[in-house]
Amino acid sequence: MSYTISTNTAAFLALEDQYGAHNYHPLPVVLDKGKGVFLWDVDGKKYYDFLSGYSAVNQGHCHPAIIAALIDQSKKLTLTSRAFHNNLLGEYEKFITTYFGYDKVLPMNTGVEGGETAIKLARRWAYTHKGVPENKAKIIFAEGNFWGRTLAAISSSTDPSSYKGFGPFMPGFENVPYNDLVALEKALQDSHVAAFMVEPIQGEAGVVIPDEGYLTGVRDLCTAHNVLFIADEIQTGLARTGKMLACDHEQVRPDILILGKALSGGVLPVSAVLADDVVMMNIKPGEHGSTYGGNPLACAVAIAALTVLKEEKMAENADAMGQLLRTELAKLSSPFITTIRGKGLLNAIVIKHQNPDASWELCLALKENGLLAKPTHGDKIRFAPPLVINREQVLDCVSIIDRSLQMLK
Ligand code: PXG
Repeated sequence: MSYTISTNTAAFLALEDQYGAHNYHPLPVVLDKGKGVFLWDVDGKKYYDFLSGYSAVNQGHCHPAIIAALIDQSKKLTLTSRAFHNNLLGEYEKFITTYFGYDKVLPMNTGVEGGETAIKLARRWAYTHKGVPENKAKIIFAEGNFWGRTLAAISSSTDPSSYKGFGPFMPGFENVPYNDLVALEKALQDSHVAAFMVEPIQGEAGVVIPDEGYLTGVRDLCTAHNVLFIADEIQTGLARTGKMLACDHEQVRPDILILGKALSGGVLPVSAVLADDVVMMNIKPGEHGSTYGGNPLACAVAIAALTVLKEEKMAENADAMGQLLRTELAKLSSPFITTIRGKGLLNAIVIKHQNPDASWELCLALKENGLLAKPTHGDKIRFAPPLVINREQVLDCVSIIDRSLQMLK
């Protein structure tokens, strides 16, 4: 498919190409403004955002209440480090632990740091509470997992594009197939297992939804074998799947809950690890932390981001608009869409076409028609707009998708 790039856009692309590492392959669109479900490029063209910063912008771009909290707090105090107290940390800690029902929170910044923190907590718990011999703790993951780009995160990865050429890897990590309780039960027999860390829906793997009952099974098996259940809700959490947490669909409570991305509504890197005292209180002063973790700007922004999720009933809207989106997409009956799957507004379609680049081509066509989405793993395209999208906008987007599919030859 041919598409146009303005000289203005081309100049931005050339700058990045020359001076930035080539560790991404973005769509050729340069954005300079966002509001709610919309983005605008440097030529003034308006798009629906169907990626939401990989689910960081659940509340919509530049949500006024979150931006107000950011501006207000940024004029008073932004960072103290944890060498001193700040007046917002305790308030935020009380707010988020009450919101999710845990004894304690450990604030971090990026999602991957949240994952690292959860694993450190689990290892420490295994040594102090489970009697695992020092340096023998194991963490079990699910094949297809994605929790970031650090050496620990890629050590659990089964995707060669994540780990290949970056070894040696972290010991003490093992994988079992996703959505396989029999394999998990077998792995948990090992008395050195500290935790099973899993995404309730696998995001990067292409929005892979486990069978109903999987999370309940995980909870039961972890309890039975005295293993911590770590839920990575960095992408699935915070109303994205139609409930505040994806674990809420089966009413299961993980022992360690990791949040990130939309915890700031796309404004700052803010992540959090929640757990009860039996897990959290094993880490003592000086044993873990981060310069920016728990900074007052992040605290103010996260309180606002969580508040608007509930006030504006974004989980309920994600549920209703997700159902509408999937129903309307199913009506398109394109020969190139083999699967439409999702929960709430975390959705993906799978494209089948003789052209291996068809998903990329479709995303270029969508861009031309005013909708931004990105392929993942070649044949999958995620449809995950901000949760403030309304009915009329969903229908408009489906007609854009329809028109774009017809451009696929
Ligand atoms: N857990 C899950 C389930 C994720 O999807 C992370 C952890 C890591 O979060 P941070 O904030 O450290 O990226 C993610 C991240 C990318 C990329 O460019 C990352 C994600 C999705 C798409 C692209 O590395 N998710």
